[in-house]
Amino acid sequence: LAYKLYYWPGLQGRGEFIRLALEEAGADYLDVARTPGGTQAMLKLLESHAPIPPFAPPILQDGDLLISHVANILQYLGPKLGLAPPDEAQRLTAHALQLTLTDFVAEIHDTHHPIASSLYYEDQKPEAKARAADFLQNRAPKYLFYFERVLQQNPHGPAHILGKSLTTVDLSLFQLIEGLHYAFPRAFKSITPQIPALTALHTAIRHRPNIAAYLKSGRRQPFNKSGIFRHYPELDAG
Ligand SMILES: N[C@@H](CCC(=O)N[C@@H](CS)C(=O)NCC(=O)O)C(=O)O
Repeated sequence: LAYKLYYWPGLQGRGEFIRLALEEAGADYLDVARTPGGTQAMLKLLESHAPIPPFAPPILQDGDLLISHVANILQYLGPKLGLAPPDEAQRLTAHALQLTLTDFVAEIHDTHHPIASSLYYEDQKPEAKARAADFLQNRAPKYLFYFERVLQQNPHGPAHILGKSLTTVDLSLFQLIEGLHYAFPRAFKSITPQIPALTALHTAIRHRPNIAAYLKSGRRQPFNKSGIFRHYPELDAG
């Protein structure tokens, strides 16, 4: 039976972290909100009474199971897709890394929505400029240098963030680098020489056969000004 992914149509958003894992594994899945009537089905799910409805997409349905939150979904999918470390201790570490990524993604979102998610970017531009400046100066380097250090410290080599083989965390790091490069091209250019292991990981994942095929396909939606990673030149480093 196919997995069902529920996520807002028209943007990569947080759904993309799930799509990349499913695509790498060649899993059978339906991107429900991109099918006719799919968005309605997703809204119905969010408004349902039982089982406990998720607060927000992305949501994964596997038979009777309904799972929300990117990190939670990937913790569930990882072992099923062959994208999780073999033992419990490492799986907990993978989940911790994914939750750190979740925090990073929230801060990336807040660069264009520092005051209110319910307002447009255009209604909070001065605050966004101040927030993005601090993000690029302090927060992005702090997160990126952390992931770089963890990669470099992997006793099995820096090809993967933990253990000997590919995990969902590696795939999420690919999306992170891809998105930051799109959103903040100037700032990212100056930080790239300082994150060689992350840069190599990004390139290696881009060339994995299933990922390369996915990126070329119509299933990969382009970055745009509705997603988490948005390119507003005025927010990029000067
Ligand atoms: N922690 C959640 C965040 C989920 C989330 O913020 N979803 C967004 C779309 S990317 C949403 O629809 N939020 C609705 C809201 O916050 O009101 C995750 O990692 O999946």
